[in-house]
Amino acid sequence: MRGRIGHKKLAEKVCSADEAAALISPGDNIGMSGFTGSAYPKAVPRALARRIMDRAQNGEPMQVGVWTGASTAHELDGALAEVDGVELRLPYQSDPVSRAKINAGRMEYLDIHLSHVAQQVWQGFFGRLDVALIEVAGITEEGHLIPGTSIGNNKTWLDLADKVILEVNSWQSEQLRGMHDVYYGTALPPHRKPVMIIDPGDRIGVPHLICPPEKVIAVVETDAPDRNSPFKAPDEISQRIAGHVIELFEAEVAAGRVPANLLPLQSGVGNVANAVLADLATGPFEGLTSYTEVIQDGMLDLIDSGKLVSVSATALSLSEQAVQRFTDDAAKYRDKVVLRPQEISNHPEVIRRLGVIGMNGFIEADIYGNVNSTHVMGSRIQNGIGGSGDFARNGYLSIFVSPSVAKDGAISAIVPMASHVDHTEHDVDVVVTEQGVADLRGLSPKQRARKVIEKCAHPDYRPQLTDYFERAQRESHGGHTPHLLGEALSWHQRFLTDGTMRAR
Ligand code: 0RQ
Repeated sequence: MRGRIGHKKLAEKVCSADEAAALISPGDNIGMSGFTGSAYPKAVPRALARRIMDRAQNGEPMQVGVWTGASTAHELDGALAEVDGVELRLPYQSDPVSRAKINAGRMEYLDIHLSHVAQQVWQGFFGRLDVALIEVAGITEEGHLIPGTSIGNNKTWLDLADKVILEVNSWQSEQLRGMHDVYYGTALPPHRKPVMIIDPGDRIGVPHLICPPEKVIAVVETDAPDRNSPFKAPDEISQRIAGHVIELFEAEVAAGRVPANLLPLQSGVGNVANAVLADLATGPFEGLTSYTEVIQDGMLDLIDSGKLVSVSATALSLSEQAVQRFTDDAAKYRDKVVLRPQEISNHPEVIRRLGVIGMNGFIEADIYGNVNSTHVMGSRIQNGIGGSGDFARNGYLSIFVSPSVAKDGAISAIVPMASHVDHTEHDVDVVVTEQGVADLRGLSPKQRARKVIEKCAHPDYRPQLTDYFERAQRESHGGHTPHLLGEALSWHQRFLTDGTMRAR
């Protein structure tokens, strides 16, 4: 027994991060823990980066494949990207150094729906998984692994990897124990069975991860915090967007399409999402539930307000203050929060059946309702699709939110044609900006275009969009979804050459 390591044989495997990193071979694919800055390994990736740098100086370059749950933090993504140590990265990331390397063409990046990662790895599309590198909060006497603030793809990595390296982080609260629900019933077709989650709070698995101790080649002890990004109070634009979303919910209830306590909510990360959650905390809805990926500060506020009765996710992504609140009142939150593997938190079948209301940010939307969540000017990756597609495609109501302009008004978020499409017009129900709500359900393409321009475009760009749409209706070779092909992406080109999308 050693600190958080209750299993005798595993306690004997404790070593330094450098010793553990030395067990990784050039070209290995490594499945790492970590989801939106939570429970990612904090010591071994940095030791590996140092090793990669030393080898490069000796003329022995080394790269590895890095597979995670979602985004991590500088200690992992940044450190490895800085030394050009990543050959291929998957799935979601948001690290500035990785983003720069990907956009410079120096790192391959595979952006996959978060619910698809596990099955595609099982199906072997990315080759063999050599090492699992997983942060845990502790190891029990029986050798069960107690997850930390996220689960992500850890179950899959532990099941598939030949070798396992564990980081046992004593910063992770022991109070997390019992909050997780790891489902061991997944399989590939034709052996797949229904995932029996009827209510977001249902538990269908075990509260720990299972790993045969003989697979563990090293255990590293750490004591370091998660990324814990500070919480920004919602700005005016976010508050206006949130206000529109709440009005939309009220209209859905009034129309009898959703019950008074709404349907389970999914919310993306960031300022707007937090603003919506803050409004819900003071709003008229009671008995709310959430089936989502990430629990942000706003969700804790909702629990505290008594309005949120249960929430299912795969990660807690909290500010420093919220972590403290969470730890101080863990028993209360444990009662309401379930953390699951991401193939379950984002499971299409469950999302469809529960009728989840999905709310996600977008980079640009076109007048017909196609949404780009990932690419700036068609080619530069921003973050990745994350779980937005899992929820948009499968939920009951798919809402996309964004300010109507970016870069001080030089870019319109509403464009004639999206320069990249992650969510097609068929999966986008409602577009919301601070200008208003475009409810696109039941509308034909031309009806949608009129609504998006009128309700969502910034007034500075509305005449330009109206002009495009009117000319397209007159001159396009087809009348169903009118476009002027030579002009459809000219707004993006104008930004790249003139620094603005505004017409000359
Ligand atoms: O750039 O950082 O240089 O200032 O994009 O934009 O307005 O701060 O908004 O942080 O909510 O991110 C879509 C990227 C929005 C996010 C996206 C620039 C803008 C800024 C960020 P700077 P904001 P947000 C749950 C669900 C996909 C994954 C997802 C995202 C930066 O919501 O990654 O939904 N979504 N996951 O200036 C050029 C435009 C722009 C633009 C914004 N039209 N053109 N730049 N920006 N619009 C989480 C997970 O799945 C894990």
